[in-house]
Amino acid sequence: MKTLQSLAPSTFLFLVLHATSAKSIRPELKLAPPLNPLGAKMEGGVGLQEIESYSRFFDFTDKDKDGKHSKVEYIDNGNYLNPQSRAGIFNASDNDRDGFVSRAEYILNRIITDEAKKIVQAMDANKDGKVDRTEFINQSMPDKKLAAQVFIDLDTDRNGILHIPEYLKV
Ligand SMILES: [Ca+2]
Ligand SMILES: [Ca+2]
Ligand SMILES: [Ca+2]
Repeated sequence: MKTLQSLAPSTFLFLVLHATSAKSIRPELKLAPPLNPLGAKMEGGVGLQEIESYSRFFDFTDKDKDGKHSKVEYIDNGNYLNPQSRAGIFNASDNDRDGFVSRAEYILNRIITDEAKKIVQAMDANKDGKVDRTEFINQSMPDKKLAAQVFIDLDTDRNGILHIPEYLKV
């Protein structure tokens, strides 16, 4: 009985510490833009004009006018960058993995990609097209310790530089 009594306060303290640390981490994680595409869409203030121009680009590539891009239409007959980049963009856009990119999928990917580009450019302090560890920790979030942890998670090949898909570097 005596042990239970002395144990209880420390268990309580542990729970309180756990809860407070979880609370302080959560809002900052929300700030990490790539994890929240919908939030990025809202913040970026994508205008109707931009959506209309994405939609026109979509129509231009949709040669058979069936409302979706096939791999032939987008990758084989496209002219943006190179076939390898186009394949990467196509696969990243095809959210439901049906082998086609619908208008909605296309527009959503354009919005996310443009947002990501802005984020990368904002973090790339020395403008060399790469985000290294120091840049990420200084620019990404107020909690430097958390930023360092997130960087380690994102830097999957451990070369100290974040991998940014080719098509975001333009
Ligand atoms: Ca089509
Ligand atoms: Ca699709
Ligand atoms: Ca840089």
